[in-house]
Amino acid sequence: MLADKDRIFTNLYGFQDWGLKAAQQRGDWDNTKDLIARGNDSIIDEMKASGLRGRGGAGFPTGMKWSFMPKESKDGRPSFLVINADESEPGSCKDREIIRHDPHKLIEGALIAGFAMRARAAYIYIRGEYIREAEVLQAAIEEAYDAGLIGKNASGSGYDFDVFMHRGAGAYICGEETAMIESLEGKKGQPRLKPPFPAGAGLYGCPTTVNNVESIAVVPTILRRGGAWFASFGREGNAGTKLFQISGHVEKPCVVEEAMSIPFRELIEKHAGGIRGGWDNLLAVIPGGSSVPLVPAEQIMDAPMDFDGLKEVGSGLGTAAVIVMDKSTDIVRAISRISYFYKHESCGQCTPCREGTGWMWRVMERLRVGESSSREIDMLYEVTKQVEGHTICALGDAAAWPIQGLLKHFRPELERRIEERENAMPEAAE
Ligand code: L3W
Ligand code: SF4
Repeated sequence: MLADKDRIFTNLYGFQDWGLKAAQQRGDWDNTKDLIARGNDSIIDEMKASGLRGRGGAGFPTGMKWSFMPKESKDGRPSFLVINADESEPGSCKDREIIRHDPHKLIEGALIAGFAMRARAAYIYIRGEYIREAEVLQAAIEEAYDAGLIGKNASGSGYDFDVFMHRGAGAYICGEETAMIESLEGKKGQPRLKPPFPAGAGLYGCPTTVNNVESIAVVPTILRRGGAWFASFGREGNAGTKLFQISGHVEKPCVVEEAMSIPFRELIEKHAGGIRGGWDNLLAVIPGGSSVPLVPAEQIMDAPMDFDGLKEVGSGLGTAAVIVMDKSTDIVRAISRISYFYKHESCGQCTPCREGTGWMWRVMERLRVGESSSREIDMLYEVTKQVEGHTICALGDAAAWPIQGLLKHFRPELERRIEERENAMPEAAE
């Protein structure tokens, strides 16, 4: 179990004040000027050495992403950092806790990351429903300006850096980085085709890096304690500490910082008080937010909770939103509800996603009550394959994968429902 001295988020539960004075007592904004004085490339090298991979779901190496940003401005164009606080993935609630209780870690991280990638300003795009969090964040930004920590000659470093907060309006798709950029520009939040990646042409056509809140908030601590310290947790390719969000049928749902690669059973036993009704009552787990496939109980028990460990069991770490389902769960209904979510949130730009998400949800609803046939199960699988990989953004994949997981692991349950309905209503089978 991660020792208290190794926790980055020391005020995760809000036992102390979020304000500047208390944050400084916890070590935030301590000689930030000296961290910046190390220089852009040295900071990026330290981030590469830490092994930090993006905490928003895709796991792209953070230091490498920053190194894609141009070293010289072309035609006087500024560069920007965009921080993704549009936390909307079902099951995810970690960025909310950071903003509520430790906003200064995020703002200090924004300054250091922004400096490293030579950005002129950071835009923090916060989910519209996070009303209280937006209030806290705005107040913390103002505190930082008033104390001279950001703005002109930020923290006395000689570097000018602004931080702006922007509130979203309730669309999940605005969490996709290019839709977020469109939305920031005042347009309808619809994903752009990539390439070009934002590092080449992002906000207002300028070089931009989009990073998740957690990825940025851990930066000051990594620099103070060293990349090697961060890399000492987890395992190769899966380094660091991570916020896990445990919900569903556990005794004590929680958000907790743990070392990456902790086995699933240990994570749940130590922090969530075990499975409701005991381990024999576990049915399945969605380990990384609704966009990744479910894993049946017997396959997840010993799985290391990291990118590679969960890939090996056919799923993914995603945002590390661990949704636990016990045997009282109607698993078909649960996945059907997730399908509805993606149908509702599709931006409608590409046909396989716009049409496919609705089609998949309607079939899922019929399968839920057994009003279907075995042939239709195969057809549903074929449709998921037509959607997966054939859309502009990852929402299409995210809609297909949970259904593929259900078909792979719970097909007998779907067939049982069809058979049961046929037996009860023989005329329906004809
Ligand atoms: C320059 C290249 N940049 C890649 C950058 C790219 C992006 C990052 C990762 O989706 C996933 C999604 C959700 N030159 C580059 C390059 N990049 N190649 O690297 O890119 P990508 O496309 O792999 O991922 P993404 O589009 O950022 C994120 C999944 O996360 N997810 C849910 C997330 C939900 C939230 C939330 O609620 N806040 O984050 C969970 O699994 O499905 O697959 O920056 O530009 N050659
Ligand atoms: Fe929009 Fe779906 Fe296409 Fe993404 S995959 S761009 S959400 S229609």
